[in-house]
Amino acid sequence: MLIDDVTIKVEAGNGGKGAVAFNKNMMSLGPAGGSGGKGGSVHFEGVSNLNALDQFRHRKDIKAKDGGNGKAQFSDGSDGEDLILKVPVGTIIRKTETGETKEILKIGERILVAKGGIGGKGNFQFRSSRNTTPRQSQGGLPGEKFTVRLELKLIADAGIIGLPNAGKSSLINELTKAKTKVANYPFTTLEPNLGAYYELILADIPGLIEGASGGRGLGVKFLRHIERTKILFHLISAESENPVKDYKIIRNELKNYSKELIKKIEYIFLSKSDMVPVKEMKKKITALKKINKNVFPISVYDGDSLEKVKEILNKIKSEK
Ligand SMILES: Nc1nc2c(ncn2[C@@H]2O[C@H](COP(=O)(O)OP(=O)(O)OP(=O)(O)O)[C@@H](O)[C@H]2O)c(=O)[nH]1
Ligand SMILES: [Mg+2]
Repeated sequence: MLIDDVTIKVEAGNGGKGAVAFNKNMMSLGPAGGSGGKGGSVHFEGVSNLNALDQFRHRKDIKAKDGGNGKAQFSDGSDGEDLILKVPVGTIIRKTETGETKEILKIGERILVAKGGIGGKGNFQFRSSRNTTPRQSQGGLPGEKFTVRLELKLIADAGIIGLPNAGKSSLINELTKAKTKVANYPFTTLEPNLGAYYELILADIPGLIEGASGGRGLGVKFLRHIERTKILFHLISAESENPVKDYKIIRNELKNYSKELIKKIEYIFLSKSDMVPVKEMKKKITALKKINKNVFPISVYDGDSLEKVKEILNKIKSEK
């Protein structure tokens, strides 16, 4: 099961204590206590892996390292290492205590959630002309602590949709580094998969079937994921007896779920074009073009057709 809603506790590291020490050298007997190091902070960072929230299934208390204590001989404590927690792009981060909400929208985007405490000053920092042998030092400050709810609402630039077995996963695997399972039977993909095409996020959505909007098959869960997708890549197998009928089944489900879904820009890809004679392809394309003129034949075995898809993506990228 995809983890898309999880609550965790994050705690930044505490600052280290400052030291009180004096120089033991013959010549100078001045203060020499080092300061404490800073506690590690906790950040979230966006990644394309949708399953990234899985790490929190059994690990709900997260703490960054404390800063080291200061020592004698001007030796400052080491800083605690920052924790960078990877979460899928589209994760909404809500601090329970404050209600503050942030969202990770891009791969590599980082958000600081809990700041590490600063280290205390050692007595060396308290020296002055009036007091050459200070005995003061400071404790470190505590790191911030929050309860954080992480909720994933998939965001993609292009969502790849269609009936089961249309070749959706095969296409995302060709266009991105995704390694989604491909097999010659329906419902191979049970959870959405993301892939990155440069800065664009593509989403391979599990197959939709007639009645999906009413909960049939994998149902509504996946229609929800299309809600925040800007553009739809609608795949229809060229092997289908009646591609127009296939097209309408999906459009109907989109419409039944939400009128907003059918307003999205849509490209139709007649997939597995290598399986069908040219003449038949032409006929099927002509029929689809009557509905939407953005129709393109594609095959994972036809490099030129994949280039065409990339051209479309490049155009989307440049308009973003
Ligand atoms: N000949 C040919 N076969 C293809 C092509 N694209 C996909 N296939 C095959 O079609 C079958 C289904 O491909 P998938 O990519 O798993 O289809 P899907 O739409 O992701 O299917 P679900 O996840 O079940 O909805 C696999 O056996 C693929 O190898 C293509 O361009 N040409
Ligand atoms: Mg699939």
